[in-house]
Amino acid sequence: HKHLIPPAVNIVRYKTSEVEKAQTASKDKQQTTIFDKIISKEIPADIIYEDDKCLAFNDVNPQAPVHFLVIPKQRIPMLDSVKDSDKDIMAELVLRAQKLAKERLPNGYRLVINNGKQGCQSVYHLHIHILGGRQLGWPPG
Ligand code: TR5
Repeated sequence: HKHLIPPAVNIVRYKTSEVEKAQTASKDKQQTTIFDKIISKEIPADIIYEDDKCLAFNDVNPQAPVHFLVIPKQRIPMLDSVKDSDKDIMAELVLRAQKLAKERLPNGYRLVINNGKQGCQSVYHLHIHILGGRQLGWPPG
């Protein structure tokens, strides 16, 4: 009877669990994260771009037809941790996101960085979300 559950129920349940994940996740608990294992190829991911400084891969729980993440290979836990000395890598990440998004999403897209609990961050390895492929709403939830 699985197919009889209306899709909206699943969406609501998913959103709740993402918020729950963010509530229990913390910078201190996550010395290394799942993203370190994706970088080291211990765990497979759908990688769409890689160089010596950054990695981009499709989000395993896409919130839009196109939803991928761009992350630095060096471990920066969150936007709050970014220092003046990280200027180059931050510029790299944003420009990489732009290049990958422009190719895939000529009609527009959105970059998101969730920071901390109320920002709904669940993985404490800095990442830029790139979302698009449908009309996005505003404000976000
Ligand atoms: O909530 P924040 O901003 O911290 O975003 C974390 C994102 O990582 C979410 O959108 C998750 O869906 C995504 N995520 C989590 C895992 C994962 C992933 N994307 C790709 N591959 C993943 N693997 C293999 N494992 C995860 N736990």
